[in-house]
Amino acid sequence: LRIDAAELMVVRLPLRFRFETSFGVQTARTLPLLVLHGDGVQGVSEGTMEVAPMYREETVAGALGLLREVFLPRVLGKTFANPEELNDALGSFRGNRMARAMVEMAAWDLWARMLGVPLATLLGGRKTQVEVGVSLGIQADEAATVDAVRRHVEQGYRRIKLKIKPGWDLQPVRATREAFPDIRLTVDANSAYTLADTARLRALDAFDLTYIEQPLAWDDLVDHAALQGRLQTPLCLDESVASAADARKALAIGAGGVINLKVARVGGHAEARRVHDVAQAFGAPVWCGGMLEGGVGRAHNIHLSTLPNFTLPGDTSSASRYWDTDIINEPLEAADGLMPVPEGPGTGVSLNREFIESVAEVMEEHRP
Ligand code: OSB
Ligand code: MG
Repeated sequence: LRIDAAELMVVRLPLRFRFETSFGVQTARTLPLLVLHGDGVQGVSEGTMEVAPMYREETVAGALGLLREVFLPRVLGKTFANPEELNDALGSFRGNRMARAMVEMAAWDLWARMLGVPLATLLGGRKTQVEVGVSLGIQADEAATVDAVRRHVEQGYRRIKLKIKPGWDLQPVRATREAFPDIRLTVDANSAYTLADTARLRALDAFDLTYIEQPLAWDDLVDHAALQGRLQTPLCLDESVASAADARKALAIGAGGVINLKVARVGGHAEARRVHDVAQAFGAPVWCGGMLEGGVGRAHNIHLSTLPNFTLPGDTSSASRYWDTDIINEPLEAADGLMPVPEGPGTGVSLNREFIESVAEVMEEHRP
């Protein structure tokens, strides 16, 4: 695994829908892309951090600075035995796992392409398609919520997740459950509540939700454990699990029963696999979360989702929901709630360079 050169690009894509969560409204996505070149092949990754630190602490600007000044100089011109050895070379720095993951994930894609095998195979996954649901943003009212749910249920999605916030929680859930008594339904609060809202959150127990995602603070485990003790519905942790150690502690203290596993949030594929394994040891299901990814991040998510303990549908829905034109050439489309794993070496997808050049805000080459 020799790293000869790197390309760093940033594209800004308008979203096809207005995505409102408890932390704000998104109408576009700024996506940093990293291409690592070595041995005549290239590996590609996509950053999932946002422009502003709303979801977690990382930002696009911070990631670009770290990549340019700290991470890329440590791998350019070097040879590594495998992606895990390359990850070790990035140093034992604090946090910034999404930025690190850009290098680590590009290295996995590069390595899989060098070996000529699909990324899923290299990670140990066996599925050829993965079950997916959708994450629906906060809508204007109950009727709009039920409409949005209906459209996605009709498309075959295997789970509907509704974004909620204080003041908009029981209403959309009740309306949706009345219209669809049998669907697999979940909610995601993105850290909008505190323990003072326990009664409100307990009221959600009446709606047969598969889980309640990240109700409390982004960096909390202890209050989640207190809340879980007072709820029937399993809590699902997203923001507050950044490593396999976090997953172990969370499950050990009963902070939840399910993990939303986002590969970049935990620092890359190797750590994601360790989170997957810890959860499996505790008998806790995981599912693959999303960060409104472009095609590169989406493809990485699909490959990771082929591991056996991804037993609940993920958020990796069809690319055409998000973008008029994607950054890759291949369509990533689910049918009947099943997303096919792209075939071929690595992630199995290729950059649409013509399109990327037309919308790029940053295009840089880095050499040793
Ligand atoms: O909390 O899962 C989340 C998007 C951006 C940031 C955080 C989250 C999300 C989603 C969207 O829920 C999932 C997707 O469709 O990619
Ligand atoms: Mg979430």
